[in-house]
Amino acid sequence: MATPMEAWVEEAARLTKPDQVVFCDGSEAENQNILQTMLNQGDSYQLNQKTYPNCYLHRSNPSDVARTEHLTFISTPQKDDVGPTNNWMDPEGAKFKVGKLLDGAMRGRIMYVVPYIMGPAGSPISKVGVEVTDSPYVVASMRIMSRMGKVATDQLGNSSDFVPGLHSIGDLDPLRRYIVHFPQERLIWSVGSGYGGNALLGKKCFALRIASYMARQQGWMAEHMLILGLESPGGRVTYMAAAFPSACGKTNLAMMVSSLQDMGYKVWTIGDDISWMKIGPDGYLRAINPEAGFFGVAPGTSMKTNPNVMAALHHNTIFTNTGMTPEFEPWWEGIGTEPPPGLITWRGEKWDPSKGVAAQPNSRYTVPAKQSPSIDPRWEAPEGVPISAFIFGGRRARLAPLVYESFNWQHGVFVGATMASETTAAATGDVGITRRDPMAMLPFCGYNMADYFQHWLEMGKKIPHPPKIFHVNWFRKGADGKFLWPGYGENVRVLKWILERVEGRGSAQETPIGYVPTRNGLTLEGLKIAPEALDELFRVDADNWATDLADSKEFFAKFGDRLPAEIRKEHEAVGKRFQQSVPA
Ligand code: OXD
Ligand code: MN
Repeated sequence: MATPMEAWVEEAARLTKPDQVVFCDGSEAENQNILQTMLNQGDSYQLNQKTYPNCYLHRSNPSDVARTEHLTFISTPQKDDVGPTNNWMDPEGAKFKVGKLLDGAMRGRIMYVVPYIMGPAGSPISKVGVEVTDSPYVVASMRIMSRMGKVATDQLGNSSDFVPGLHSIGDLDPLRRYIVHFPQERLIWSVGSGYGGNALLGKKCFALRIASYMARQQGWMAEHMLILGLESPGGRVTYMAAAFPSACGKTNLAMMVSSLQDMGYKVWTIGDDISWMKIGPDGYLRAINPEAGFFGVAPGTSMKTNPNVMAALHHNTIFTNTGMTPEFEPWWEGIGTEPPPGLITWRGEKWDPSKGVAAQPNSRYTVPAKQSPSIDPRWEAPEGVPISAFIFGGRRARLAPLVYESFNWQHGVFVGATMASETTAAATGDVGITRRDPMAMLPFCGYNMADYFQHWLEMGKKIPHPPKIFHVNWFRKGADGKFLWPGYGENVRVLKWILERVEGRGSAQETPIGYVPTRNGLTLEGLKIAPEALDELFRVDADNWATDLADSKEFFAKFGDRLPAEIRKEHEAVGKRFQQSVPA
């Protein structure tokens, strides 16, 4: 008798009509075959095997280089269940419309069946997915990003407890591109894109959108968070999970080389993008990284910004849409070397500086996480690591101080719910457009965000030892438009203060928005920073906060009565605290 997985694969094959169905076992021999198929398709290159052994460059269709939020849908019977921040389709309509695009989409192609585990094999927090796809690039990437093949089939056995994902690149026409999630069925359909976030269905589609829905039902958390461990003198490691909107340096923070290494502070990496967390028997929130690789943005990555990932990506890495040197090495803007003569662009053309960049701005590396020198020895611990602090952040040129601590869990949830990032005009330092992005989950929450806030509030009541909640802002600017904080490895000074607060030490002063470090609260030894810059970094400006409160009020109004009363209360409370703190 067919297993539930085989039965579903048969159903998918009946719809998409491939010439051949190949079940992947995850072996090295199979991988070499897949890579060869990728090369034969003409859109991929083997890189310099001396300097980049087992590395490849893939070029995607120029119309298909990023996640497409406007083509991403959550499909539930009631529109209100997805809320005002998600695109909605009714399940029957979605099945009909997208089903027509999938009908026969794999004719003349191979359907690869990719069983995979999100999370370490055998972990009680891990979950199995099965993706069928007609893209060998997706198979090769899933092999890096998840535990794929026999290990997953073995874990699944005859069980029907897996998340099926049907993916076809279709004809790559953006007009026929849909990424649809059916959270009630735990099903994903994606057609018309070969790009990572749209096509590697284990990542954003399963590990965030479907998993966030499951997590609410089952009392756990699936978050868009990096996980890092901060080692302190004596060797103890304290774990923190942090959420930032895309393009705020999550990967760099997770893999940071600490500037306080000589003092005994070192950062270890568990994950750079997603965190699944369950309450452990010890009463702590236990986190795993469901992924096995890093799918990071290449431009701007260098020995200065992320030496750990630079060390990792010289072998077994797939690059997507970067430039390529005549020596068949990858190259991108901000890599730290001059563009070499003969550079080839991500489109495969000779580079001409007058025609723009060589690497697509969203070009990526896909690299096994275990290759990072910073990988934590416990990164695959089946029970997960205990989380002591949550850190929220965003780009705020004028508003948020370098770091502050919320008063309690409920206030911390409010801090996460009001998260936002600004686009700034770099030259002038003018404040740009503010995009509200609660908990960095706006594009990734698989249900109504008002219910998501409620879920956060309820989790706080259930966790015996809840993490303390902080907010950071590496991006505050001075009047001259320049960043006030050096960032990168110096961010460990902020993590050190967070650790001290978790341990009940660390000096802070109360402000209307939370606890901010006192002047001597932050370790500044060895750092050249002007006292005025520090004042500005920690300034809490009542007018700026009044403007931001008005903006978040407007955002929350979208949710109507569904918004938890606690959020409204916390919003009012900040305003009141400002009124009380202003001298008469
Ligand atoms: C990502 C994103 O690619 O958040 O991780 O956009
Ligand atoms: Mn992300």
